[in-house]
Amino acid sequence: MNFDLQKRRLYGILDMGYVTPSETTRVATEMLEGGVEILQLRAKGYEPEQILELALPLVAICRSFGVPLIINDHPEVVVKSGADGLHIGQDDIRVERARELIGPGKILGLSTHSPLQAKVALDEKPDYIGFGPLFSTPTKPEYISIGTSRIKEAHDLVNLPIFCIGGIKLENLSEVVSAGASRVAIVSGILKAENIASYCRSCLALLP
Ligand code: TZP
Ligand code: MG
Repeated sequence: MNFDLQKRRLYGILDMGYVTPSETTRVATEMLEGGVEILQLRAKGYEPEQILELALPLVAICRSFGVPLIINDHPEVVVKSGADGLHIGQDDIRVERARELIGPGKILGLSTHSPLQAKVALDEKPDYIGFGPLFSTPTKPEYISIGTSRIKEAHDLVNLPIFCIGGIKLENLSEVVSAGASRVAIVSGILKAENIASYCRSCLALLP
């Protein structure tokens, strides 16, 4: 399937630190019903076989919504599950190697943690980058937050879809947008919401 990332503004990350395996399909469905435009399965500490098991039903659900499913960290799970893409970080395999492993026609995303890393990432030609953490976040506690002041700089340097990430919630989303963001990725804000679908809808309403 061919997905136009340019049109996608809200990236929801289904992080298994917040959800039990038995909840994943329900939570994913609520995120998609709320309008999440990209979905990532992030399962730190899970074995690849377990991630594959979680991914398989999500592939079908995402397909029914026309939303790409991205797998964090595991190219082999992308291939075996038929997911739409892979997300890697600065300490993972490089973009070029990742593309070889997942094959053509897949989406490849790369995390960046500064405007300089974002600029360097351009040479590697990912399909999109993550930029953050903007704010301190329990989801990624070991990273120093960038703040919102460098969002514009990153956008000026990088002509790729940029998903700002890290501590973004409904309450600070307007501030993030005012600082120059047009796309965001959210984990705990969505997953801890009382009503996941309506939380996603409220986020979308604040995105340009
Ligand atoms: N990469 C940079 S910050 C982050 C990742 C995966 C975690 C974002 O999680 P949250 O809960 O939306 O702050
Ligand atoms: Mg990684």
